[in-house]
Amino acid sequence: MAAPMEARVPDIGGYNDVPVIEVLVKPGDSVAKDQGLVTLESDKATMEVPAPFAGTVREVKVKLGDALSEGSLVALIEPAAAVAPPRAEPEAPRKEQVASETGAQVQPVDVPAQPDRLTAESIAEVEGEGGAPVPAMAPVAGDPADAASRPPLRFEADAVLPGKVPYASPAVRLFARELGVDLAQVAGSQRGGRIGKEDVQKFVKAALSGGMAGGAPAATGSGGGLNLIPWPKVDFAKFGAIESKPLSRIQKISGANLARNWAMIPHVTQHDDADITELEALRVALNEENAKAIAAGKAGKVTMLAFLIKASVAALKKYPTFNASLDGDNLVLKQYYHIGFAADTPNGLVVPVLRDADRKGVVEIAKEMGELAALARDGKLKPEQMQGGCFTISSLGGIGGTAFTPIINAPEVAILGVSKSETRPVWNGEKFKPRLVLPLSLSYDHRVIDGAAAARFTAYLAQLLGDLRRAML
Ligand code: CAO
Repeated sequence: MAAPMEARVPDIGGYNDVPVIEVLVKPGDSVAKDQGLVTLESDKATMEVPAPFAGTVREVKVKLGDALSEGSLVALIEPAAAVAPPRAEPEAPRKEQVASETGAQVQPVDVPAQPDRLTAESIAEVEGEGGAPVPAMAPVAGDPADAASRPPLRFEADAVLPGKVPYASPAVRLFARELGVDLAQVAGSQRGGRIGKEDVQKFVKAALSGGMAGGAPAATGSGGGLNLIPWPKVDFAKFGAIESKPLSRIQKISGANLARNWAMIPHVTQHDDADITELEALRVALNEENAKAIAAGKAGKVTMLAFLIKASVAALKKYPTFNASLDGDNLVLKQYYHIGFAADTPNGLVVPVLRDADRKGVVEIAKEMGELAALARDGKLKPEQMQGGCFTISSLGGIGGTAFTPIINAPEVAILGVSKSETRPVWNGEKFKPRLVLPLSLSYDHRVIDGAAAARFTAYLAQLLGDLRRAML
């Protein structure tokens, strides 16, 4: 039985303390030369530490979350009988201080020179050509086997087929992780059972077309994906009389959108109150002044929602991160202000979009909103009248409630929920005064907006509604 040899982290391009995100082998596993032992992931790249030679893993020296740097010991591998480890290049040996695993003793060992920097890209490139970077390796401390005394060796990467460990390049592993695919369930079609990108794509396609149990990949058990149990199937008629009604087209579309947005966006809702006593007095006065024109259909009624749109535009201008969308690793900041508002219609929820709200006055906004809401109720909104929104307002104030958690309308990053205003006693520092208070509930995408920013945005909005003259500042 050959003595176990150390497999260490090779040159990883100057990265230090890179966390282990996957341990790919366990004691007793047979590994092929170049087969990944662990995966490291820095903020820039994912890289695998490959086995320097074929053999049997005797000990894994790292665990998930460990931070590794060049030279860190990863595993002890007993070389396969037919395939012994490579000897160090005699012309370019590097003497390194390598700590013995058994204690604090430090001793010099021979470490072969590295042929390449190990990055996700370089591994993928080199692996594609049939070669692989050689990781640092050394005999186990105290092992009499000396690299210099070993005979020259032949390398046969394909001689040892992968065991239970999914055999795939780091790029494919990363691709699978992004899609939430458990590589252990994917059949590799490449040489030696290696899994390629196409195999992962095929697996996902099969899952989406219901080619697997439950129409989705089986639970991974690894915490990835949603990993949901199936929807309960109940024979309701067993318990009493029922009537089954198909969902409307709008309900099906908006339901699918809401489910995706709720599942994919980390929502937080910030609640605040706005004192709209003066604003409501102004609104009522305006509508009284225009009562005749409104009655004759020549003017629109000014609504609280129109003021809310105006105030929201001012807050979006002050806090541009709220007028943005995520696009991969980029945040797209918009320089236009199209505001959506949720409208309750007999067929379900729709969100008409009022364009260029920053260039319109409150009266004009109210009139246009009325028209859009009427079109929505009649099911006559055109697709372009529901597109391009930057921020949405969902007002349930005309109905009731004190607060709720609106669902963000992706790819927007925030939505304002408005509940019913009520007159409350508010302490002004000297005495309680009756004030009309409007509850605000702002849900925001926590990937883009942090809690402090959301609190500032909502407080500013409340301040604006308390005194809309501030919007002109
Ligand atoms: N507090 C107290 N009263 C309010 C109020 C508030 N926050 N907001 C509106 N009201 C009052 C209005 O003043 C109006 O009273 P008057 O008739 O006496 O003037 C009454 O409630 C009805 O208002 P409205 O709802 O018709 O008008 P609006 O401009 O507030 O809203 C629209 C228009 C289209 C948003 C609304 O009709 C609607 O569809 N709301 C539901 C939105 C929704 O479903 N959101 C949930 C989405 S998630 O499922």
